[in-house]
Amino acid sequence: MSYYPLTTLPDYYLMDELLTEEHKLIRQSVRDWVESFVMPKIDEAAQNHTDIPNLMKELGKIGALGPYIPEEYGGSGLDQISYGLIMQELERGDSAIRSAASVQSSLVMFPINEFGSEEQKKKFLPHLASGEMIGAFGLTEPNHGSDPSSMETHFEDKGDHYLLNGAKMWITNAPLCDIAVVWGKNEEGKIQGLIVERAFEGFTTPETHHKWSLRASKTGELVFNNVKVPKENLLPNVTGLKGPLSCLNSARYGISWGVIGAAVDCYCTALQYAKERTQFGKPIAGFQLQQKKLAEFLTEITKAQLLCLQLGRLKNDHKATPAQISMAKRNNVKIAIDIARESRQILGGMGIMGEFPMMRHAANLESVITYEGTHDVHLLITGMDITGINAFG
Ligand code: TGC
Ligand code: FAD
Repeated sequence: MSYYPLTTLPDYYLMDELLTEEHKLIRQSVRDWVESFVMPKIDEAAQNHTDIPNLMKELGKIGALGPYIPEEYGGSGLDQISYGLIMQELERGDSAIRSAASVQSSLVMFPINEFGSEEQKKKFLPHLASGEMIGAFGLTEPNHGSDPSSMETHFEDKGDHYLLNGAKMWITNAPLCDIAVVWGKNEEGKIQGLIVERAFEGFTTPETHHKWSLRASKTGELVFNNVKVPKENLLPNVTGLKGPLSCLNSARYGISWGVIGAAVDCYCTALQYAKERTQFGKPIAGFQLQQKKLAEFLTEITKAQLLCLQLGRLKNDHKATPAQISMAKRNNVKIAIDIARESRQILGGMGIMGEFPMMRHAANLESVITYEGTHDVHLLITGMDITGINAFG
């Protein structure tokens, strides 16, 4: 059996009728790019734990970096549903590809666009949009993951510059980055964002090796040892945890769409395999146990699609709440990881092989269910929204 081509998308509830022609064109162009640029290389990259060469510049060429950033800064000025559809198609290829695009778009370009000075926007955004410059986002630290407000990274005002010390851990694209948006505490203990550039002395980015997940993506640390950051690199327009958390709202929204792509890739592959593979004299798709799995996959994919589309509409109207985004991130990642694991079983022994995508997606989704707020943290956000009682501390 050949690898399932990305030609179709299950659309059981005719959701395409709710999309514009522009949405469908954008989705198709990203799908075509994933088919031609990502699919021939992704298994080897993941098996060898290497990134795909020129990935960011290619993502820039197809407009996947900062799609909703205004055109005057190099973005495409698209709506939130377009952003979601792009993420969905990228993650159909691999979560590492969507991760690269979502960090650059939501965690680096978004804060510079929302909280940056005009000079910062002009200096960084066009290069980030084209992929000539790679960005990273530093919030998590070795001792502070789910609880970023306790971060230790800090900076002092030294008159003509800030002096930055501390370390960030688990940072996507750290070893490759040209700049990093780093969240640290000022002398009053308030969280602010700094743009740290690769050339700054005392800034290093050691790679994290031996991952079993997101193997086609580089992860590393951001280490700041008396780094002198020019004052013009402070993001001037936000103070407090709401700065980084606003970026996470955008990235978590993109993940909610993205993981549908991974689930769809697994579902489509399993469906095709089940129709072609014969045991006991008939296709395994003819057995009730396998039909139950396939029917449940499609049900969950359809529910996830509907959740995302309405969330996208709310986001377009600036009505989406952080708790609504948490619900979608939590639900959709969980259904995707369940579909990846269960669909692998439909392929029997073949399901463990690299020519099929399930093991790769399942392993990737182990990171996705943890980053951008763990599955448990998002449940507690929903719980707090419902009850008004904070169960974190
Ligand atoms: P809390 O006291 O609730 O809030 C502090 C301030 O922040 C405001 N706020 C938000 N603002 C915007 N968006 C949100 N989602 C917000 N949530 C809270 C809040 O209103 C308050 O504002 P103010 O003005 O009153 O000061 O904060 P807390 O310390 O109790 O923490 C809340 C909690 C646990 C929900 C939050 O810290 C959290 O989400 N933790 C999870 C951490 C996380 O998601 N880290 C992600 C790191 S980045 C990453 O994983 C990238 S992976 C990239 C990839 O490869 O794709
Ligand atoms: P912890 O916070 O130590 O949590 C451990 C466990 O305890 C989890 O199950 C959690 O749900 C649970 N827990 C914690 N608090 C509570 C509570 N109050 N109640 C109940 N249970 C609780 N971060 C960045 O800043 N930038 C990046 O680019 C980035 N990329 C990443 C890439 C990868 C591949 C990975 C794996 C992570 C990345 N992260 C990044 C970090 C990610 O956001 C954190 O791993 C995540 O927020 C969880 O933090 P932690 O790993 O320290 O786990």
